[in-house]
Amino acid sequence: MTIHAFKMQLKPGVIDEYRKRHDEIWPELTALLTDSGIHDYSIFLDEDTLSLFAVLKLREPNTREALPHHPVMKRWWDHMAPLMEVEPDNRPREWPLPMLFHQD
Ligand code: RM4
Repeated sequence: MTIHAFKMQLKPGVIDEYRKRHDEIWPELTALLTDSGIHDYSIFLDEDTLSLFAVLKLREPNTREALPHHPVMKRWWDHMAPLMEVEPDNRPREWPLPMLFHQD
């Protein structure tokens, strides 16, 4: 198992909508994430900067690298693109965060 943390960036004025869409996350997306080896996935918000701080656990081995090519993932990213800073293909911009401390 590895822990992976990264930042994403929310656009202004969309906190409620971002939360609502995750409250109603598609079952096919949660299944895909689980099948890809992802679990214990949380996203936190820094309300001052609208930075999203994501942290997830990855089973080893996993198929996370294949996720950007999956139709369900692409459809979700298209759906979320109006709310987030994204790359030209609509995947969210991600900034990896190195771990400096961990205690089980
Ligand atoms: C986020 C973003 C991430 C996705 C989560 C479930 O808003 O789209 O890429 O992993 O939702």
